[in-house]
Amino acid sequence: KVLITGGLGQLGVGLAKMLRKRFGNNNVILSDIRKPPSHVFHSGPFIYSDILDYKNLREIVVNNRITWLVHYSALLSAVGEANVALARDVNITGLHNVLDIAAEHGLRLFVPSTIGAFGPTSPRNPTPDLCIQRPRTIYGVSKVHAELMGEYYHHRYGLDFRSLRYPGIISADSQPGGGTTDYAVAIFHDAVKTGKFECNLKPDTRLPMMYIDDCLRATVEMMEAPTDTLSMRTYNINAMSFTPEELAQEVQKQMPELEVTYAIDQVRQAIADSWPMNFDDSNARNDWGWKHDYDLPELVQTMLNYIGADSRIAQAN
Ligand code: VAH
Repeated sequence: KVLITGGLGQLGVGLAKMLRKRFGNNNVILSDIRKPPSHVFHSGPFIYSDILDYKNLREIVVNNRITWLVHYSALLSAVGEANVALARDVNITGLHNVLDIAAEHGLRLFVPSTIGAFGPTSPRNPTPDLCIQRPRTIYGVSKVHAELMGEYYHHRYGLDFRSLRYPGIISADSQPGGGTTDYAVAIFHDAVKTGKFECNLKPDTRLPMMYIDDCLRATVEMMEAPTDTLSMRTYNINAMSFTPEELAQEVQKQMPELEVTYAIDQVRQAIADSWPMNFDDSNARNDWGWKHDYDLPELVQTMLNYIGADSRIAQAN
């Protein structure tokens, strides 16, 4: 049985859908500290849980005979910079709670890491799995800590800890939650709604990005990979890298009338400038057969189809 913490963020509902198809509806429990929208509530088991409440989390794990824990609770890049104390509590103390419960109850534990776990002194083009990691956000620092602690608990206590460094994730039916790569989701909604998009990063800011379906499939494939195929506990996964300019040009192939302007957000620009430009995921491809499906043209086509269709339905009603 799987418990997903932070389940109401950008990735949890999609992951639950995928895992419920594989393991059955009642074997995947979504949890978060927010009230789920009714369609989520009726799609399968949901439990309120705060990862800072150790006792409650342990009760949920024992009472529901949880065997896998996917730990999505975290404050991401720009959001974390706006509330460092809370980000430290959720991303670090929350992680410690989850590590202890997973080790105590022999759970398989997946904790996502991120392109944000690298910093300005890391090689950026490309960024390999193993290199200097001196990130400049509390998000990045907490995710490097998660990687190190997960690896330590694996070697010291035998915890089956697994982690993937996600690029910026693009999704149509869920909102991103960190701020730095979120422009690449907003452009689609604004293009369909108003035909205008104001980008908060410079046109030449190159960042690794991935469509949500590739991200969720990578997560399930890596969770299911036989443990002896894993030469590392944390892997980069990659699909594409693009700049706002390249993304806008690809969208304008479908929507030539889209007007793009730039109003740079200094905080997000500084974060983006400290992150990898291209991600080297050759270890994931060699060890457990990772390969992405969506490149930039497919991403744009899929997003516009989904959002465009949605807005046509909305207008029709
Ligand atoms: C953010 N979308 O911008 C998230 C993600 C790697 C990017 O963490 O913080």
